[in-house]
Amino acid sequence: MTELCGIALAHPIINGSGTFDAIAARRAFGDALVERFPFSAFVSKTITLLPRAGNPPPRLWEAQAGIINSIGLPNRGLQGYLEHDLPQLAELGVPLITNVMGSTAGEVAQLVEAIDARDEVAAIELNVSCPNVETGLDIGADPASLAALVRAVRPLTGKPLVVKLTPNTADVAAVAVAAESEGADAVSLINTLRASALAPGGEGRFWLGGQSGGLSGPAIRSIALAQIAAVARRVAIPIVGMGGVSHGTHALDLLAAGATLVAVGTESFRDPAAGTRIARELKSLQIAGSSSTTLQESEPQVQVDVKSADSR
Ligand code: RRO
Repeated sequence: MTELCGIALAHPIINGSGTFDAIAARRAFGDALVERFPFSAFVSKTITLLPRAGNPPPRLWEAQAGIINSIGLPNRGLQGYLEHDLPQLAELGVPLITNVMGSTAGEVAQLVEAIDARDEVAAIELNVSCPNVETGLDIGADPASLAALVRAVRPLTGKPLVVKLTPNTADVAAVAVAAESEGADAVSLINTLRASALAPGGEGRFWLGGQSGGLSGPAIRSIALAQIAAVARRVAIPIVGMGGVSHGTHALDLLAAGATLVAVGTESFRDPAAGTRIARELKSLQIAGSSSTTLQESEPQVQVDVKSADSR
């Protein structure tokens, strides 16, 4: 068992917001999904006040070691989420974290108040880091703007408030400190790195309908590790670490860097059961690590680096 801000969790692996459609997965896999849900908590995709259609296609580009997405926040809006999605998500049997985003503090306040009123939701995550939508809200890049937002919405909920940080900033630790000082209960990072791709043909035309997008997957893993370690040195609140995790070794690395939980995103597109596998791999590594520590303590051994490139 582990926990985040007092929420008991069966293991440390959750999903990254917007990377696992639990409602569609339930349609595809039926009750087997609920019986073997891959994550110990479910984070919703980002919800906005009003419904959004999202960006024009194409919305994805396969990069060398990851994907660039420009989805553009398609969602049913707050009412649609509360009436249509939330009752279905509540059947998953794991704690729910609802991720919200607004283009003004007033909008975010309305979202937080409405979600706070729902007992099905265990915690609220503020998305201040989406690089895809031209809302003018680049709050997550600026400590002072983020502090003002958290100050405005913190009093509106008694639920744990998680701030999802953007990596697209000069000093992510300064932004994390701002969130913590205004009462955030946890931070999660990293969201995707701003990126673009050109259409084949050499005409200089952007491939993605939204022009720029966000890069995720193995390509960003070492950046995630560096940013999580930098934030862990500056804040005391728990960190949900993510970025290119596709194996238990990667999860172990993010925990070692200071994360309390690890989220899986891009890997779930390749393998919808990735969360279960990564949680299992992580557990075996932790058991092996604690037994090897005992061995070394009782009888000094020659150090062998068992992390081969193949296993990573
Ligand atoms: O919807 C998106 O395009 C999107 C969002 Br809200 C986000 O937070 N991160 C991302 O890579 N894409």
